[in-house]
Amino acid sequence: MKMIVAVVRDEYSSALTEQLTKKGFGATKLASTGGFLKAGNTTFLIGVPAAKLDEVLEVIKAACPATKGLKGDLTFAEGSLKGAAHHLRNLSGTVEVGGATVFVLGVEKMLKV
Ligand code: 2BA
Repeated sequence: MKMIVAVVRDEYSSALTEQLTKKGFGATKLASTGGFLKAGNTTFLIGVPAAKLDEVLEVIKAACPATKGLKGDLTFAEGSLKGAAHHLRNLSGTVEVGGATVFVLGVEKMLKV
C-alpha cells in the first residue's frame, strides 16, 4: 500500500477529484497554503494499492499539467523572503509554479473500523 501526498494548484483540485472518483480511487483533500507564496493550494491524501500507484500518478499528471510561463507573484512571498535570501533559488521577481508536487510514502497498514 502507498500513500500519495499531492500538493495541487487550487484550480486543478476539482478536475483531479473528478478523475480520481471516476476511476474509483479514494482521496482526502486538505486546504493548504504554500509556504513560499502563501497562496492557497489543495493537498490530496490518496491511499492506493502499490500495483495502482503508477495509474494514479498518471491521473495526477493529466489533471495537473505544469503550465509553462505561469508565474507566481513574489510580492506574496514577502514574509518568506525576509532574512532568507540565501535560500532563494532565484531573485528574478517571479517563480514558475508547477501543477502538482507529489510525494509517495510507504504505508504499513490501513484500517477502516
Ligand atoms: P509555495 O511554497 O508557495 O511555492 C510556490 C512556488 O515558489 C514553487 O512552485 C517554486 O517555483 C517557488 N519557490 C518555492 N520555494 C522557493 C525558494 N526558496 N526560492 C525560490 N523559489 C521558490 P512549486 O515548486 O511548483 O511548488 C508549489 C507548491 O508545492 C509550494 O507552494 C508548496 O506548497 C508545495 N511544495 C513544493 N515543494 C515542496 C516540498 N519540498 N515540501 C512540501 N511542499 C512543497
